[in-house]
Amino acid sequence: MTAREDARVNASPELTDAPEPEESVPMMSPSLDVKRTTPMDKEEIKRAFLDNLFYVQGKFPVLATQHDYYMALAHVIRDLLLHRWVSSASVYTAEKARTVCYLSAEFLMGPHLGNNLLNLGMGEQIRQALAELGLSLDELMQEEAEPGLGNGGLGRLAACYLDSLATLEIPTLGYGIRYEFGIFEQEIADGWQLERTDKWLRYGNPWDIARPEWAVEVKLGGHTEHYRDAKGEPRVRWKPEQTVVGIPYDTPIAGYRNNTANTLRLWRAEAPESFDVAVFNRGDYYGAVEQKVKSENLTKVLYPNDEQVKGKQLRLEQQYFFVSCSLQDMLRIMRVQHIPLERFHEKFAIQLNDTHPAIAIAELMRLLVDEHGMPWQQAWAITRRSFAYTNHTLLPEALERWPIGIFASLLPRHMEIIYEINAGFLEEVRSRFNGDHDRVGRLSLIDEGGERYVRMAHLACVGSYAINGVAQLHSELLKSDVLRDFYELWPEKFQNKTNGVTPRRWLALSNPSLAGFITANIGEGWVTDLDKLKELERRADDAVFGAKWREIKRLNKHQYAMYLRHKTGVGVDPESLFDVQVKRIHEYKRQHLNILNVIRMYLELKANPNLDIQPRTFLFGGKAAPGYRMAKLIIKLINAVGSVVNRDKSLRNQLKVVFVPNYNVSNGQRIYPVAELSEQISTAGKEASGTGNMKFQMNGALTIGTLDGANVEMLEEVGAENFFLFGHTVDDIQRLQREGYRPFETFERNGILREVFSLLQSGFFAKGDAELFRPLVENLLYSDPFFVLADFQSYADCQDEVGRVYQDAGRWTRMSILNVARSGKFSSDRAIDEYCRDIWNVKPVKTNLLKQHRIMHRSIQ
Ligand code: KVN
Repeated sequence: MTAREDARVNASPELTDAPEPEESVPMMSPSLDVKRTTPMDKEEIKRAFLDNLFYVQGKFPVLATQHDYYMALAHVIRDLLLHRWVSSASVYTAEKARTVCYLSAEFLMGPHLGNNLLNLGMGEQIRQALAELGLSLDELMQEEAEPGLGNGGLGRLAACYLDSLATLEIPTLGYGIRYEFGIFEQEIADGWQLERTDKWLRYGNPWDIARPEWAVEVKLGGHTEHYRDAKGEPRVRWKPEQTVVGIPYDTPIAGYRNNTANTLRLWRAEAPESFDVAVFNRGDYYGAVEQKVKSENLTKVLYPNDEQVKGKQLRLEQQYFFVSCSLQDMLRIMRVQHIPLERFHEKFAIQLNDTHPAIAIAELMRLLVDEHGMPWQQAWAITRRSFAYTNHTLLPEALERWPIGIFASLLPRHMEIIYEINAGFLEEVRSRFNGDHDRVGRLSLIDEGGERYVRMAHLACVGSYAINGVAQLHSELLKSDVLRDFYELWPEKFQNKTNGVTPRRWLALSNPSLAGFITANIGEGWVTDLDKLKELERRADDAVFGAKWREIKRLNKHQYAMYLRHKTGVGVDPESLFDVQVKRIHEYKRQHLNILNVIRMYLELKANPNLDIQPRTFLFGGKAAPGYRMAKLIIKLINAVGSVVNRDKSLRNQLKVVFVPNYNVSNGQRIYPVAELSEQISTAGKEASGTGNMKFQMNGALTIGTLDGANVEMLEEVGAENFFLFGHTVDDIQRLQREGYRPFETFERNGILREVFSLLQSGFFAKGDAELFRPLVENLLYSDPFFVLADFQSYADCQDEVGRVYQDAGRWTRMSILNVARSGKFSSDRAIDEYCRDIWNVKPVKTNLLKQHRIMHRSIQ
């Protein structure tokens, strides 16, 4: 029985007055529904827009700012979404649909306006209606403060998955945290990164709706009490030191050209009203206000560390807070749909986006056992059938472990629950592996080697029915390295789900000229079925097609060059090869390998003033964690090299280096369409998947990359002849490590490397300061944990090959077309399809738009 049939069978009589689908328009042409039920003609749009400007923004055209216009437009669009939203909620409730709950500490959504217009299919009408009012849609879109509630790939993946889930009509709730300050804004001053707080809510957020009526309480700290209930059963009470209230804020997530609108529900922490009462009783006004401020600090700011976690108590508080709110919310949904608790795992499939929400496993146990009186064994059986865990990294510094002290003082009851889970689990291990003591120690939920820690990945593995990595190679490494003991215990739990990205935002929206050209040639089916891009293959050798293909990239580059000059003051040659590396700055991602090669090219040009090479523009972008000194020094180095190279007239504009500040979703949407070479150069085995690599490929860039993460599968898809491969493999790296890697020997044997380093060490890029880059230089020469020097020559040779191939425009264009044609696998629709089938066991539920009068009627009943 499918989940959907299951839900129907169990539909209880009181829900049979659910909306009949009688008023729906045939699903074959969902756009028709839009026309019938939402203001579509230009006059209605203009009316709604001006009404909104007046009644909601309190402005009229003479006084209105661009931002007022943006807000008015956003509200008009949100109103359109509301209709879908209510309709989806209504059908999901009526069918008691099995629902995916995607738990993630980060959702890096990016701007909503453009994406919503695209998915609603309303871009053109809106553009025209605004034009008739003398306004520019593009300018209004620039007004949106992007919700940067994530660090990088992990948070953006969650956003792409919500887009695909809505497009595939899967009932979904995204659950996370409504940080008041998202990822910091990066500025570059004197070549250094400066951080500014991201006040994204400054002018209000038109996309979300607070639902204070669904607020929940979350306990923190204190102690537990063991007692016997009326029946003499042992029970536990948690006496917290503090409680906070979680207020949900809902954002509609529209599918592409269908009637579905799912919900992203983000929680904000508030002090409970009881504090006010306490003030009144104790007269301690300042003390109470202090408590209030403390509670509200919980969701104040996103931790800006990507793949680097420190055992900070506030971070654990954030994780527990949003997880507890979300599980309580799921239990509320069970209640209103009259679904018995025992069916929790049938109603919900909960995905843990890394271990950040893994405390959910202990929290669900607590809710079922302590708050709902369910027997332990039954609760454990339900819990283990409810969760699935995605691992995103093998880096030891990103594996979450909480010192027992912090954990037990914040979550005393969860500490007990984890000990109890562990006792049962280790018993199972002992009996399976007849007492293998070392194995028990390796598998334990508690790390006992020195200071004691709770190992969150172990909790996630024990409490989940499925565990997956995010690319084939990564999933294999999980099984052979980091989670090897768990794999030996439960091989059937392990899966691979290669990441994907949404072609709506990352091609249709960001690169309208390429998207339009593709549609003109193969129709628009690719937008929801990316494998259809295969049809471009037969145009790969068509010279006319190729010339147009090239021209699109050329025009994009010309526009971007003007934008860059405006933003950074640097002029770049739009006819040069645009070579782009954008991603968080991290040693394992090896931005320094890239810039060392730039220095090599610079030296070569200086040594041979008449040398004609393929002119290149190296574009970098990415944020460094504020406390990551080496990453910040790499940014400084890129800028330092840029300021020397960009000014050197003798290079005849053959080389430019630009660091584009504040890489985020919006800037990503600008840069992928102009990229010709995509830098995916991490140390093999370190980048779990990468997702930027896929966005570049869809936009026609060729990849220079190592056999790491999803690069492996990209190469497999496009063929080795359409990919610039270099560097050591995972096996090579492991061998180097075993045999003792001595980077200094590599350095001494390589004359070019010696020249590059001697220039660096001379202070040439640092106005004579020979000390500035010393930490970087010494790290590479004497330790080089990410094998930069080991891969340097192979990378340099490969880059030279790139330059040569680019000079054959026909050949390059053909490779570019084939890369796009073969990017279908990397759609998040494919990834989500696999999750639905192999992990979640969920089926689509179609939304039919309710008639407006019917919605009103039902709500008043
Ligand atoms: C860990 C701690 N990723 C994290 C992380 C705090 C914040 C983020 O996930 C991407 C994948 C990248 C991987 C990234 O580095 O290769 O493409 C989505 O799966 N972020 N851990 N892993």
